[in-house]
Formats: sequence, C-alpha cells, structure tokens
Amino acid sequence: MRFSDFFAPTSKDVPSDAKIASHRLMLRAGMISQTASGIYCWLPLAIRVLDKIIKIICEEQDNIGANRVLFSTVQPADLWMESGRYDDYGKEMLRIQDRKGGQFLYSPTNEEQATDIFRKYVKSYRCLPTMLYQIHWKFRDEIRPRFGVMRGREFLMKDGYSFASNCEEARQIYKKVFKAYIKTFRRMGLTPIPVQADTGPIGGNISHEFHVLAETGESTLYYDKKLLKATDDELLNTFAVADEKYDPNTSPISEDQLQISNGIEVGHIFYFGKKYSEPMSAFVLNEHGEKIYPEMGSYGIGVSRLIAGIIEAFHDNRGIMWPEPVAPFDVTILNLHTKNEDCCNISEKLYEIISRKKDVLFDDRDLSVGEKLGDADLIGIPWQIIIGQKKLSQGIIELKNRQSNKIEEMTLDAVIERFKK
Ligand code: P5A
Repeated sequence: MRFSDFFAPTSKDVPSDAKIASHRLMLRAGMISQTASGIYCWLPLAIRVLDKIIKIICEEQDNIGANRVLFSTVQPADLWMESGRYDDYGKEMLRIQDRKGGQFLYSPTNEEQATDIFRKYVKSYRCLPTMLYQIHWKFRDEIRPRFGVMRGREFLMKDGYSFASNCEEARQIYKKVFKAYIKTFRRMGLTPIPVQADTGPIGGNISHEFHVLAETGESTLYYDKKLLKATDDELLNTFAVADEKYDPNTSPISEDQLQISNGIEVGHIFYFGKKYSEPMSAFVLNEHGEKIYPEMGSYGIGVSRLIAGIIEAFHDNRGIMWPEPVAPFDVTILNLHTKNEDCCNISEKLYEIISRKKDVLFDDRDLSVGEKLGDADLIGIPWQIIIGQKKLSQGIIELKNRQSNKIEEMTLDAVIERFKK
C-alpha cells in the first residue's frame, strides 16, 4: 500500500479529552473517529489490526472445535423475557420498537439467542458437546463510556457459547476454552493474567477474567508471584483475584508471595449450568428418550478493547510499538527524499520486492523528513526501512526496529535478504 493512497489521517495535535495513551494514540494515528459518546468509526489502520486479532482468535477457536456463526444484532425482547433477563438488564440495554410496536433490543450479549438456535436444531445427546461463537458488535448503554474504545457503548466482542451433556463435560470445555484464551492472548504478544471472578449479570458459578498488565489498567490485580511462570494447567488454580475480591484476611498466600499490578480486562468466561437451558426449554433426548437440559458456559473477548489494551502495553512517548503478530503492516519503507532520483528508484525497487512476501506501507508522500519519521513512529509498524539521500550516497539504508528503537545500517542486498521470507 502506498501511503499516498492510504487513508490514515494522522495528527500531531494531542486531543485534550483523551486521558490515556491508547485513546490519544488511536486518535492521533487516525485509527478511530468518534461518532458519539462511546461510539466510534473504525478507519483503515485499525481495521488491519482488527483483522489480525480476529484471525488469531478464530484459529484458536477452530482448534477447540468451536463453530463460527453470526447472530443478528437486533433481537426480539420475547427471548429475553423467556430467560427472565429482560427486566434485570436495566438501563444498559438499548431497547428498540419497530413500526408495528414490536419490542426489540440491540444485543448486549447473546446467551438467549445461542440457546434459541440450539433448541431449534439440536435434538439428540449425540450432538453434544456443541460450541458456537461469533465476532460481532454489541451495544451497552454504559453510564460512563470512557478511554476511547476501552469502555465503549458500541464495541466488538468475540462471544462463544457451549452446550454439554453434564457437569464434567462442561468443566472440560471450560478448561479447553481457558487454555485457548491463554494461547490466543500470548500469540498477540501479551502476558495474560487469569483471575477468579464474579459472574454479574451473565450468572453462574465459575468464572475467570483475563487481564493484560498495563499501568493505566482500571483493575488492580492481586496474584501469586509464581503465576507468571505457571504452566497452563497450574494457571487455573494459581491464586489471582481483582479489586474488591482481594481480602488480606482470607488470602491463601503470604504478603511476600503477593504481586500487585494494574490490569485491563480483555476476556471473561463463565460456567452457568442450566441458567438459560431450563427456563428456555432447550433440551435434547438421551439414549432412554429422557430430556437433558445442557450445562452451558459463555466465553467473551473484548476484541475492540484488546486494541487499546495492546497499545497500553506497547507504546512510548513517540507512538505505538505494535507486536509483529497484530501489526497493521509488517514493514514500512520511508522514502525521505521524493525529489531525489536514487532514493525514488531504490525505494520503488524495495517496495516491489518486499511486497511479494510482506505487507508493506510505502511512504511515498511528498512531506518533510520530520513529518515522515514522526508518522512512522506514531503508527508503530515494527520495521522501518529508511531511505535518505545522504546515507544512500554512501550505499547505506537504515533499518529501524520500532520495539527497541535501534537502527542498523545495511546494504540494499542485506535489506532484501532480511525480508525475503
Ligand atoms: C461472555 C460472552 C459477556 O458478555 N456473554 C457472552 C459474556 N461477558 S462480559 O464480561 O460482559 O464481556 C466480555 C468482554 O467484553 C469486553 N467488554 C467491553 N469492551 C469495550 N467496551 C465495553 N463497554 C465492554 N464491556 C465488556 C471486556 O473485555 C469483557 O471481558
């Protein structure tokens, strides 16, 4: 992609109402544009990151046998009356009336709809366990939307739903999703901290939140120091809680074993048994023709929040420092002198060759050196190939790594060699 064609309205102005780094940087890098409080449009740079995150999530969900679907965003209120949550959900729910006076709502979550699909199509115990998931927009009329996409009213969630024949099978699925989540977040370059959690309006008896460490995180995490070295199996049972769930009087670990850090909740999983299957009459028949109400769980990842979480974890005072697996492009080529013939020839040649294997943003814009270098650091693509007339006249091209900010001086051939795979 040539930057001259690319829609990335970057800005030097620091938005005064944006209180945390990720919000400021997403606005300045031209990733999002606010439509209304807690509601955003997503621009091309952000879409590229969203796509990478979604691909990782889907691969790990497919690995555990979950099926991707797309539920409708608008649901009939009747479904929520069946589960008994219509009134409980309160003012967070965006309620809609159609022209015939029918009551609808914009999905804040989809347990009812998943249960409805299940009861329509799954009739036999032989089809269990079943797992469905989607990546779709939600609306929650939060009292205090803030920090950009970190706490939005409209936000993108990965939400999964599982149906099992019995408690043991349900627990096995819960464990499988737990491990898949750890792997998912690690693949994005993050260090996930799973904490034992409350179930809130989703309900149930087992629940874990997944946090990523960030100084600006809204949650305070209290966890056993050995958590960071625990195996995936040990993680489930290693002491970790958030905020008011920590009570020094009942803590199972001593103070010198305790680590306290701030975190951002990027995922939340629940096991809630028959909370929806029973009231909604979702059942299958077992081998004796008896009704079995499936044991259910639901599993969320805050997809749009994750982008802000990743930026909180990876930025400096100049901009974003994307981990490679979720970066909007792999490499950016900066032609610093667009009026110099050698710079143009070499950068065009590199763009042509490296694009064969990598996603490249080629900054061919007729702007000052400072503006180009500034934008590159702001946008945070992991590798910058910098072509300037002075160095080039000595046969040198600079390669900058945006995570370490270290610059290597290289020949043209060495640069090609580096990115040819
Ligand atoms: C689990 C999947 C649920 O809704 N039902 C379906 C369950 N869980 S949750 O904890 O309420 O939300 C899941 C994740 O969504 C993110 N999230 C948000 N992101 C941005 N803005 C919001 N207002 C918001 N609310 C929730 C969080 O990452 C949460 O873990």
